[in-house]
Amino acid sequence: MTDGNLSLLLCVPDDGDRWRRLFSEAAPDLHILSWPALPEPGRAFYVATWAPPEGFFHRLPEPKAVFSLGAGVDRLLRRDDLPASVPVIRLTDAGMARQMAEYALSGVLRFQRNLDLYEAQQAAGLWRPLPVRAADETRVTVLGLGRIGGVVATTLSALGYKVSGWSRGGTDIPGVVCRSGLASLDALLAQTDILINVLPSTDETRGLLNRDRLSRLPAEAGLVNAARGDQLDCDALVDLLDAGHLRGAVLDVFAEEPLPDDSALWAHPKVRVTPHVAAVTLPGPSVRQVVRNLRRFEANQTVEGLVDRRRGY
Ligand code: OXD
Repeated sequence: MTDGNLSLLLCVPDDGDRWRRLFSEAAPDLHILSWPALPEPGRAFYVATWAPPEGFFHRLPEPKAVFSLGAGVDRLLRRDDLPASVPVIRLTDAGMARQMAEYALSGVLRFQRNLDLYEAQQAAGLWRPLPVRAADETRVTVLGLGRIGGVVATTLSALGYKVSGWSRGGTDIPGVVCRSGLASLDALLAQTDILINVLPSTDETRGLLNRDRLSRLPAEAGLVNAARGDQLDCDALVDLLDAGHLRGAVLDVFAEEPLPDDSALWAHPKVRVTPHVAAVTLPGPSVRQVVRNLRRFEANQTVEGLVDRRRGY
């Protein structure tokens, strides 16, 4: 508990009243404010936010820390109004890892169980059973093995898929062949039937899935992108789909969101589009994680999800 002099300023695009109620219930000792209200001058405060308006931080005194109500902090870190001295703390799971595993599984099943091909056959009125590929003959690679990617990889591995994982720093996950470093990526892509991207967007991962790397996937490979649109070259993807090299793509994220009306992806027969919903922020678990972290921060204890700005996540 704090001494009652601490404020938390909330700035969220939707459901402001609900967030405010949940924070007030979880931390009755905090003075919860909703933007555009401002903390009293001289009063210490934190910010909890998702997609704050442009110039938001310029209009505030410096907060003790900013809690991102999402796992990805790429947009927050790219802003020019957030002073570099302010600690940023992101959500590390808060119910998102499981959602991401479900989304990834839906993409894996689409390609492994030929649901994409049966959709096309149904449209053509065609009754034609196709050979089944077993889970243990299906090579799935998960890019990103943090709190979310780790759950995606272990969930798929527990279902019998042949799972490899790739991360920047390297990690060990039982049942998953783990690789790290750019030098290992090309070889891994060449042995991937279904590629799942859940990497954070950083200087190192932006543009990672370029034409060259996508071409290294074997013929008939499928792609699931649930991370960020700026990591994938969509023109190259469409070329490789049209050339029959890649089998299909399930895309949840795009360089420009909402996906523009004139994007070729909307109507592409080998692409499925969802509106950035693979893993949404769940208010209940997120509030609990923010409040736990805020208390730890106040007590000078380690907080989960403290962002290293140089790494970008
Ligand atoms: C997130 C997202 O970063 O929803 O949490 O994209």
